[in-house]
Amino acid sequence: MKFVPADPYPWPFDGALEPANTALVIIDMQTDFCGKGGYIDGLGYDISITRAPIEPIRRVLSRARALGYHVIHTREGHRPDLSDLPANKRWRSRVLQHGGPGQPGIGDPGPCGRVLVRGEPGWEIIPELAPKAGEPIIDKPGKGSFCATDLDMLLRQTGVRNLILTGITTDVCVHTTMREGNDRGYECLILGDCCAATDTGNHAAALKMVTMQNGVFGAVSSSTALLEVWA
Ligand code: C5J
Repeated sequence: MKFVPADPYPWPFDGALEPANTALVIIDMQTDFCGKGGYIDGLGYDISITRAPIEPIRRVLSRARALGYHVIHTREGHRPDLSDLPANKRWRSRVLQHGGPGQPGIGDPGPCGRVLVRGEPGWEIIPELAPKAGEPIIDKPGKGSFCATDLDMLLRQTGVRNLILTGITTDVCVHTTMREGNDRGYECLILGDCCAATDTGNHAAALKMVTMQNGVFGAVSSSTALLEVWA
């Protein structure tokens, strides 16, 4: 049996931590969320915060690959014809959150191409965490990685039941994915230093939420704790 020290319980619950049944999931490490000129940068948030997890994720990714764990990447984005972009999502991205006129919303042209549109430079996963050939990439139109994707099918077909969650942003796409995964019976671990939010208070709150009710969505740990177990 193998456990990762985590809050509020050593993870996974039954100690069945194996490369065959566990996936490292790297969520939305795209230029639009952590690169200069991307969507989040355009919204006026400090991208040094959303870039902070790059190095810890890189270390975990490298070890996961060496040990033969499943590695799955996700990208948030929409079809070029925007047929999968809900009108309210587009409206909110253009109107409410932008400090002033001239900021591109989802689907509009910006410094990194059309914002959150598949195939555009801003939508690409950053080079530091580029997927390797054969590693599945889940393209999702929403925040959760299970909604309108084949992630659940892929995990079940490959025998994965433990998810190690990393990426951005903690309070939005990572949390939604953790909740969706937990409800489907996956045993979820979130690595705090391998995630970030656009607001540090929201990051801390999102991690705390996981630990309520004896681990209502799973458990919280860190890259160093995991890497010690994987040493
Ligand atoms: C957001 C994400 N925040 N990847 N997307 O819109 O968290």
